[in-house]
Order: sequence, then structure tokens, then C-alpha cells
Amino acid sequence: MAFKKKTQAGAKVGIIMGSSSDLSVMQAAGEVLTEFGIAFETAVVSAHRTPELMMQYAGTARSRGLDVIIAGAGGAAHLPGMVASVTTLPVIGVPIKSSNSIDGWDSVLSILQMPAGIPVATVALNGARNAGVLAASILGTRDAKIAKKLEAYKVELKKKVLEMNANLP
Ligand code: RP5
Repeated sequence: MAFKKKTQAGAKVGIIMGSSSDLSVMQAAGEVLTEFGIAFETAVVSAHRTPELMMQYAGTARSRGLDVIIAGAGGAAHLPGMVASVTTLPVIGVPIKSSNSIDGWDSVLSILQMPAGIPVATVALNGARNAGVLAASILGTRDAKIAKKLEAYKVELKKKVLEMNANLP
């Protein structure tokens, strides 16, 4: 099945989402990966509306060179869990408060409450930025350059909090 996707050369992370309506949230994951110099690919893959495509995507992810998959979905958010059931790559799930979400809990619980043996590393509601940082951390376990960038990132975070203290009225 043909599908339109954007791929950077040597993509290590796959960012997928159930609908292009998820993109405004999911793009934060791509922004982080760009900050860390990690190549990624982006695609819309719907568990419910394109199940064959989802199977194809997840089934070929490792052989195509991906190391981590970030999957975002809203409402009855089955994409991350179903992808995790097909691939042995780590899957990070991003619950999204979408047009078909009641209040976001539906997406959170659909992604979080996986059966034993098929984990999805679930980040906060709309937490795509943390998904990107977590993907970088996974890659950083065997890539010293990424690990160094993560260290510098944490130093910056620390600085910002110290600045908050300095600027308290
Ligand atoms: C989910 O349904 C998608 O991940 C999206 O969050 C939500 C709404 O999809 P659209 O109706 O905007 O295509 O499967």
C-alpha cells in the first residue's frame, strides 16, 4: 500500500500518528530530535483506518533502520499498542487530546494500560516533546554524541530553574 511520508536520510526514529490532525502536537517530537541531530521520518498511519499499512510500517521498521518508534493517537488510541505488538523496537506512546477524545483520559488509558509483555512507554497527554527526549535517551545509550547533547540539555534545564529563583520578586 502506498503512503505519503517524509523521511530524512538515515532516519533512526519513526514518528507516526493516527491522523494529520495529530501533527500540531506530534511536531514537538521532531523538533527535539532536530535539536539533538537525530534523523527521523514522519508518517500518518491509522490503526483503525489503515490496519494493513500499520502492519507493514511496524513489520518493516527495524529492517528499514529505525531504532525507536514514537506513536501518537487520540480517543480510542490503539496505534502505539498495536505497533508495539508487531515490532521488537521500543515504542513510545503519545496520548493526544483530539476531537474524538472525551477529556484525554481515553487516549491516556488506551495507550498506558497494555497487557504484560507488550509495553508502550507512555508519556503525558500531548507530551510529544518528552517522547522526543526519551527517544534521544534510548539512542544515547550507545551513541556518545547524543549522550553528551543530553547532558548539555539537562544543564540548560537546570540553569532555567536557577534563573527562575534569581528572578523571583
Ligand atoms: C485518532 O482519531 C487520531 O489519532 C486522531 O487523534 C483522532 C481524530 O482523527 P481525525 O478525525 O482528525 O482524522 O485515530
